[in-house]
Amino acid sequence: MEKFVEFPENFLWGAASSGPQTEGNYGKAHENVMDRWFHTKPEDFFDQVGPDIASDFYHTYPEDFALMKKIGFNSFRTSIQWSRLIKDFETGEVDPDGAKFYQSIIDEAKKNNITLILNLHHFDLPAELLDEYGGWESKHVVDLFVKFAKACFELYGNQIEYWTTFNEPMVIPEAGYLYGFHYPNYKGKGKEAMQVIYNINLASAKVISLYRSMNLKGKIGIILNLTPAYPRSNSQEDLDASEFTENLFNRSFLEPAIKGEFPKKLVEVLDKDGVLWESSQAELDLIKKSTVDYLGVNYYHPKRVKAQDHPEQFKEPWMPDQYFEEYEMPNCRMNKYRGWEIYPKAIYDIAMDIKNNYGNIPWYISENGMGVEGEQRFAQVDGFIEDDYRIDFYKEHLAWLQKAIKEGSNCFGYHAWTAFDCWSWNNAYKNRYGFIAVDLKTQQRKIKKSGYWYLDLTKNNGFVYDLEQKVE
Ligand code: IFM
Repeated sequence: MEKFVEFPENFLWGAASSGPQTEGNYGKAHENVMDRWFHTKPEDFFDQVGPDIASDFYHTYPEDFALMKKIGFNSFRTSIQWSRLIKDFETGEVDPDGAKFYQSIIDEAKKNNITLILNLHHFDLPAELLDEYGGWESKHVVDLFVKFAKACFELYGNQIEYWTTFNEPMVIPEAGYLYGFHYPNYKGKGKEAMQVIYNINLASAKVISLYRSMNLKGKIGIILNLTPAYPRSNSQEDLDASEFTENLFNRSFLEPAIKGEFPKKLVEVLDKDGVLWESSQAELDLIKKSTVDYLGVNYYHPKRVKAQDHPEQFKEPWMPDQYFEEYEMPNCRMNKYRGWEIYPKAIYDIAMDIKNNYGNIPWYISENGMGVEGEQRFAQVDGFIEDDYRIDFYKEHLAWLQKAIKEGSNCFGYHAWTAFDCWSWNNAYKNRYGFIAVDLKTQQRKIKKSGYWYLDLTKNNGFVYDLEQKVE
């Protein structure tokens, strides 16, 4: 039987994006690490498309906000690029043009009655700080990040209700240090990756502490990509592997952000193996007391985990993979364009975990979405893209989310990834994610079928669906 899947009043509806993936590099005095990667190795990028123009948001933001309004958004997330706002990283001196641009974004959002969530770091470390200090391996960079945050709060602190310190911080050690799929493309740097995890947690806590000391009226949180680790079987070996994976990939940020402490079992293993991060008691005390007001969860896919068959291969240099191995579960649903499993029920599992184990802290889905390659295949003669697969994807995830809300999980919003097609790092524009199509040659925008569906969803604050007919 079909039912109306209804959401709470004042629910945040909208989508997320980021500065480096949308703006284009106009007027930016510094490169971030993604700019650097493209400028030195363009062949690593799909069709050799880089971030220099991206979706031209630097110029198109008035039109983009109007379109977002048109498809029912009451909120939108983007990020302030450190490499645009700051002229001198050591002193925190602001670049006036950068400051003006972000003020225009804030004004435009306000004009359209769209609540802006502003994030401070979306994989976009200034490249000079990698060259000079080793990037997030350095605690000096942590302190420079606090100076950048201070400039943001001084400029815009009274105008913004929702701040976030980092987006998907785990991707930085994972992609940059362990497996090499983001710049600086290191592989096998397990020990360094553990220090990066710690330093980013410290940076987040220091920024939260600064924010509180400034007595601003908004809230501050962090955005984590949570990938629940489901074990292959109930054997002790598989259960241990999934527990380790959970602790490393999810809880090494979740626990400090919400409880102010690192997962004890993870710390014990890292200590035993001689790869525990360098920390001081004063830093740990600061992390303990500087926890978030709210949490953003980016959910795309789960991890399927089993015991590692060849731990000896990951001992020298030390890699966490000696404790687990990921595998593709037979017969699972896959988004083959991205290589990610589609498993909507995980959104419910995450929601209940937050409710039961993290004090039911206020949280929202800060990203969820489906990227598809060659989306032009689904265009009608007038260019209208009929992306029904995206609508189905959203409906199913939203239905699981709503079930969790009905069962008491304290979720206050849902942001899709993304509003208008944007640049996705080295995948560039291969997979399109937006409600609004972007023609890269003309930069023209056109709302897709999913955009009109989103408008209906937001108008009705729900949709008709029968989750029980879906068997996971
Ligand atoms: O494009 C990314 C975004 O920067 C972080 N979350 C996942 C998205 C899709 O791959």
